[in-house]
Amino acid sequence: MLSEAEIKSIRNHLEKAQNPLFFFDNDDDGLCAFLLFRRFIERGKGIAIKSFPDLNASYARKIHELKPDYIFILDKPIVSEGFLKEAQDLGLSVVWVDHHDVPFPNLEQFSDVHYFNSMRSEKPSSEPVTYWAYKIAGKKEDLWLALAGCIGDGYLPEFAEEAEKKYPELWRGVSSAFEGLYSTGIGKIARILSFALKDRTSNVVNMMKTMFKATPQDVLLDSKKNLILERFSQINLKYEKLVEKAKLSAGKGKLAYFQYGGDLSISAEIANELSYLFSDKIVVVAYLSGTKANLSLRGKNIKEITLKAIEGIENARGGGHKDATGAQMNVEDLPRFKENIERLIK
Ligand SMILES: [Mn+2]
Repeated sequence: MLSEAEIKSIRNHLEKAQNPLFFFDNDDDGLCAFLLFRRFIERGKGIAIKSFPDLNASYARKIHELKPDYIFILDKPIVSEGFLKEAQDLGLSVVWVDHHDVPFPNLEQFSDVHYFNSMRSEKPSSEPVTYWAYKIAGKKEDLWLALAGCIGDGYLPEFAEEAEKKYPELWRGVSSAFEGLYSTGIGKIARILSFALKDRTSNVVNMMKTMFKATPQDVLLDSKKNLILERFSQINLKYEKLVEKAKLSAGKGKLAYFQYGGDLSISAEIANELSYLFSDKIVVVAYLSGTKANLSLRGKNIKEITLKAIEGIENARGGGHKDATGAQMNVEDLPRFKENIERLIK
């Protein structure tokens, strides 16, 4: 876990930054961490990172374009050296907050990059970055947003209990993050935000602007003016069809494997719901796009299984958390990968 000193240090950086640029992982945890910081200092811009697994050098373009005085990187395990060099050449401080179980990055040549990782602190723990952002910003009125980001990342924080009293119509006592995600109002907010990130860039920018000030009621209000919810309903129709198909293909064995194509890259969300429905199974969801496959995997010790299963497969990459990972490979290697998984979990 991050120490009090680390929390204070990040808060100091935020307070010093006059025009910060936040790069965040393209999911609930990344987005909500950014929003909590943005709502705390009321300045700065945010950009969702879509490159995997690293924040690659192409994003340095954004630094030139937006001319920030500070850079924050949230929920990203790897940042390319090229990106950090650009920031350093422009004299910018970089604050990098992560919670992935990765080796300490080599930052020797970068004197102004400040790295914080709850998995690499004195008492290692893997709370989402949103969790820490809530502790750092300390705004009690943003509890709902912090909770949405945490359960979207599969983590049920201790402050969920407070939400029961504060938002009785949006939250209740649940026994897991996923139960909260699929059966409460705050869970719906988490699902709405994660779908909103799938939208085209101009809509994502508008969504973020709305979220700088929004209340939970604003997000959930059923009205034609609520573009975030409108868009959610459209994507959700396609999503629910995919989940129905995925459920049918889950079968009796230990592995629930589902692959699909099309225009909706939503494998992480499908994998989450399958792992909620089939909690004793290993879940693999592959999204096929051209010759590439993007995979989301869930299950006990899935990190170990993922890393073993990609061994020897050329150009395959994978990583993430103990029980939730992502991977990328060529479509033609999927059958072999699936075989490897089956062998490993037998
Ligand atoms: Mn993330």
